[in-house]
Amino acid sequence: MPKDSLSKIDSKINNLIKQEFTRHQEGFNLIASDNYVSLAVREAVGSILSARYAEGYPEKRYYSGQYFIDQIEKTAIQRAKKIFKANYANVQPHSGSNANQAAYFALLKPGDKILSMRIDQGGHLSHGALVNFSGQLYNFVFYGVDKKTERIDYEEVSRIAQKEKPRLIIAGASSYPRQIDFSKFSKIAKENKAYLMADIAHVAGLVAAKLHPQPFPYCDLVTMTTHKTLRGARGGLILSNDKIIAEKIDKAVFPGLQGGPLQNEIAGKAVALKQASQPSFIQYQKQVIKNAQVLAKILIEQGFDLVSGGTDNHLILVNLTKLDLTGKKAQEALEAVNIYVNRNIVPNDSRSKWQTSGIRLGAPAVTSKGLKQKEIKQIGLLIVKILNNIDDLKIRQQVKNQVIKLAKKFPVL
Ligand code: DSN
Repeated sequence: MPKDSLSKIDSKINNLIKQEFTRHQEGFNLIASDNYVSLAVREAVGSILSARYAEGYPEKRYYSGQYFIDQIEKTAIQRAKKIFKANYANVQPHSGSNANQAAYFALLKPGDKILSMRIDQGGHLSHGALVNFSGQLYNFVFYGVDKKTERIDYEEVSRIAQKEKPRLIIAGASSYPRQIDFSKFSKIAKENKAYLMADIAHVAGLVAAKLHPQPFPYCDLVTMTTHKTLRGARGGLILSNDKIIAEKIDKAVFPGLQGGPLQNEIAGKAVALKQASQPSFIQYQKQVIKNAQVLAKILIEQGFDLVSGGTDNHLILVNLTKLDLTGKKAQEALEAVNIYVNRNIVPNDSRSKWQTSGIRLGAPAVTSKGLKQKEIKQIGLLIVKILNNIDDLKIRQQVKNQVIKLAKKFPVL
């Protein structure tokens, strides 16, 4: 063991990491935005690359010694462009929120109007929440989902766009279980002379595998995170097919908003993008959708209400209103049996964002562990048992034992 290994230097952090690892081995992570990356991605992220500052872009850096760093960043860019069919890519944003910040900074002035999905109908914090920079710097107006179908009503989006005349329209969500039709959004944006941005953070992997409608050629720019369904290192990415927009984005990311890029994360993005171009990745994404749909089917068969009646992507939103159960209580009861989900507002929720009337479940991480329909069905039935017996501690103990036994068959590497 090297003298400066983690276990020698910092037993506290080392032990906490070990305990976190065991938690993953003994439970199931159904948080829709989480995922397990490959060992290859982890090696890249934990590599020597974190030693360097590399402000600027390939061949336009401020510090010397960037020959290999440049090649890594250029490889990540090339791979991103190829997979998502874009002419330009910026792989430097540290996160999805930073990518969105850069997009707004590049295209708009503070106070400009943006039309996006309301956060309590499926949208994201950085799409105009008042507690976020976005809601404080820009003038957001919102569309939601149709009351009955709980899907985006494109005619309603069009009506709002005509009335509000936003400069930017955002197509994208963080808790919407259905596909998004970028061609319809594009028509609305064109009619109203607005830029169209897709935030595909959640569905990037499905888009890469061509199992979700493609944002290009419909969008002016696309932002995403690389660590959700895409299974890459943590971070953001921005794409465009428009040279002028791309130049503005590059300036907005650096020097506009960020300093030195995280080159180790960029290498991890590059590795994941290589993996995303392989047939096994398409199989993985197909399994993610299958698993989400099996889970949805079990829950529906057991009498649960799902927002929009099901899913055609990687996530499910369960509406617990008729059980008179809060999302918070459901999340806590499931956590007690090592099944991890997040409480989530459902459309037209009467409860606060702390309590909520829903939970969000996602298939990406458990599919990375190797679970297929059979095991997902088992987990679905265990979830039902817990939710239907929310205060029964004896049932909790039984279910927890079953979860641990099953989870040990599907270890994380
Ligand atoms: N935190 C992510 C999610 O759960 O959807 C979004 O940033």
